[in-house]
Amino acid sequence: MSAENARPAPPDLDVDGRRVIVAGLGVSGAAAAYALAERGADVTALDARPAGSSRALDDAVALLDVLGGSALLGPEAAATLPGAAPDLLVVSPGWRPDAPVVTAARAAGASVWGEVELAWRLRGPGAAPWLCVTGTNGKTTTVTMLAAMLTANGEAAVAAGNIGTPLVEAVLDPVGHEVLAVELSSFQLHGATTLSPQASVCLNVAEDHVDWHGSMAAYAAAKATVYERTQLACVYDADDPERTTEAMVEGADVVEGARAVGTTRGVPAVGMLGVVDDVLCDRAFVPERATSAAELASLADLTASAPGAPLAPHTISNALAAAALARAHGVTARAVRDGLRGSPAGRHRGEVVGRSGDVVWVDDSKATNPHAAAAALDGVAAAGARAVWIAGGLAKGATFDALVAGAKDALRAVVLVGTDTGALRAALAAHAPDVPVAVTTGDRPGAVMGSAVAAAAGLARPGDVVLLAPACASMDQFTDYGERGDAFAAAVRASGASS
Ligand code: UMA
Repeated sequence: MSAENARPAPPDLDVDGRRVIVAGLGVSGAAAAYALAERGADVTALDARPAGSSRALDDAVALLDVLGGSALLGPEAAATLPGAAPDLLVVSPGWRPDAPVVTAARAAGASVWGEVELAWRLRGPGAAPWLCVTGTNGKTTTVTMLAAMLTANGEAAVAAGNIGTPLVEAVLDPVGHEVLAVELSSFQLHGATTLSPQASVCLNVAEDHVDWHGSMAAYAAAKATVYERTQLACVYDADDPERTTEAMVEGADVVEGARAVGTTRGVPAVGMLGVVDDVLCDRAFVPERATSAAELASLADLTASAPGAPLAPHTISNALAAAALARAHGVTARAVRDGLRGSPAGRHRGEVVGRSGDVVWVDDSKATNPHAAAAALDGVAAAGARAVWIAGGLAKGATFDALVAGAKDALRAVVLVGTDTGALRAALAAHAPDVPVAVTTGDRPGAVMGSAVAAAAGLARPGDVVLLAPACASMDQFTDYGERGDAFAAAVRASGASS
């Protein structure tokens, strides 16, 4: 690993009046063509599919036309570079590097970028960092876990790239993201030459896409570029006896100060994440790593959404890789755990469903008993926040004294839902008499949660968490806890909170 690269200069992107060809009008090509046309470029898109072959293609051509660009369709049109040499060719990932249009553009001296490179250059000053994942297998799972950890950490995060949302679209999203969990294919890495991830991982390399790259060596070389210009941490698989990804890290030219961080399903050495006694541990991002480790999650958390399901070894490796990227970014150990528990099927278990100002809205509808609600409220207290706690429903004969007495210091206010709130009210009166209590109206799911969200919004202060953790079953007003959580999330969205 060498650090000859200074932190890359902010890329400039002045395409006004420039002649740009976009090769491919699929998902990523369309996003690229629109962005370039909106910036004043003279855009021509090429696609081998004929007009009328797909609704999406026809729509893309129509929108590009509105934006002042044009498209040339059909196999012949897409086989040659039209007109004079362009200033820039933006290539969709599915186009082979030896496609005639690409080789002709290079020969004519045009810049040739992939859509990922364009997205990187479209970022403004202070833009969201990218945490990048590549590998032959496990990319999408790892990126999904990573995005869940970032979201659990309270950040506006999005999963983008090969997973589906083009990076140009993610970067230009007016909602604004604080961090991107980026899945990159070897095709996408091939055309990305200035991308500088905050942290990066190549999960593994097995034979794949050799037809596109020309050889296994070229494929692996494209994968290795994920580490280039990495700013903080290059994550590698320390269990691989061939040391494939570790060697990639050693060969990468990174930003000064970037570290190599291994992951292992065994006991981690200093500078690694690993597993000790069924616990995922971090010995890389803790100050006292020479003598101790931070506990991140248990192996059981990896199957929390499907209890009893067998845990595949690669799932552990993927979780460790996602955790390493998240920890490099500054995600707390608790958010790593919560992300793993909630990803991808762990709905309604501490799911962040919105943010408004400095208030975070959390759906823990699965907390259908006092014990589960206590754990959720503990989580808020441990984060140093106060909770506007939405609670109540079918009490099922439970008592709430211990729950309220234990949580009272973390409570900003309580909003009661449900038809059976007597025991909860009594516990609040006995143990938290100074905590304001609001009572919701309505009996249909949408009305109940609309009323709860309006009351909570009025009671929350900046830095608070509005926590739906009812400590009760849901069937008095909802079909099940899932419908309760969904109604809450919908009401949060309707209130104008961002998702
Ligand atoms: N086309 C041509 N000539 C060519 C090749 C393609 O005209 O020689 C045209 C096609 O007719 C089509 C367009 O170019 O209209 C397709 O472009 P594309 O194949 O590059 O695909 P996109 O729709 O832009 O989607 C791409 C990724 N596709 C590929 O890498 C093949 C999507 O990954 C990705 O989600 C999307 O960008 C957003 O980033 C898909 C994929 O299969 C899921 N990826 C491979 C994988 O995971 O194994 C790498």
